[in-house]
Amino acid sequence: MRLYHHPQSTNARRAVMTAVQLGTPVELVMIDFAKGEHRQPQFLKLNPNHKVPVLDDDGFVLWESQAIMQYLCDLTPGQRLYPGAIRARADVNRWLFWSAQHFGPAVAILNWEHWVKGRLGLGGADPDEVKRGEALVREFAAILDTHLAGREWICAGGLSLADLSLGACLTYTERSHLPLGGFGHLGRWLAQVQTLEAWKTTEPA
Ligand SMILES: N[C@@H](CCC(=O)N[C@@H](CS)C(=O)NCC(=O)O)C(=O)O
Repeated sequence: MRLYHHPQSTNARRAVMTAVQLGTPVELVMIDFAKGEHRQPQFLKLNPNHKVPVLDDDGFVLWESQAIMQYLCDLTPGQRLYPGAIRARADVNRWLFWSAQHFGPAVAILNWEHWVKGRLGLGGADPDEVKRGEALVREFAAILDTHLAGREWICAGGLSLADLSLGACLTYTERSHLPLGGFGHLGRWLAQVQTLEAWKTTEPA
């Protein structure tokens, strides 16, 4: 099974973290953005969206990080990251959609403004965008923080895909100046995510 990724991609990271946590052997194939490999015809055949991650399981090609996480779990008998019971699974799904739809995009504004843009030679941070990103991150972080009060992990039943997905969004807390001060429950939870082998072995250089 091949997993196309980039070591600095937080979207790819959540898929790689899932494989590590499950103990699923995957061959990691790096797509070099600097060389434009994501826009080459052979990669576009795998993912016309020119994005990582992409999973290729013996010719079955899957893109979208949350879908890859779910697929890897579904292939793994006895796994506990993605429960089978309907309500427990729905709860994990809720946070995965929230991660993809709300939390991730809010954090991505600050990743882009504070360092990705500069690295691509596209200039410095736009103060209005930074303000917008900070307001959104604060709004969503407050929701996660309140939810985590008195909870060890995001979903009942222990560590789940929800923790890996949302944890991966928070890869660049310092570099992206994420305004997370004052969210104590979130901070405690993130510190716990950071102790996972799956986190440590996927940390970008
Ligand atoms: N919704 C997608 C987002 C994937 C995504 O945006 N990947 C970025 C890296 S973090 C990418 O490959 N960007 C290259 C591009 O858009 O050209 C997912 O969750 O897999």
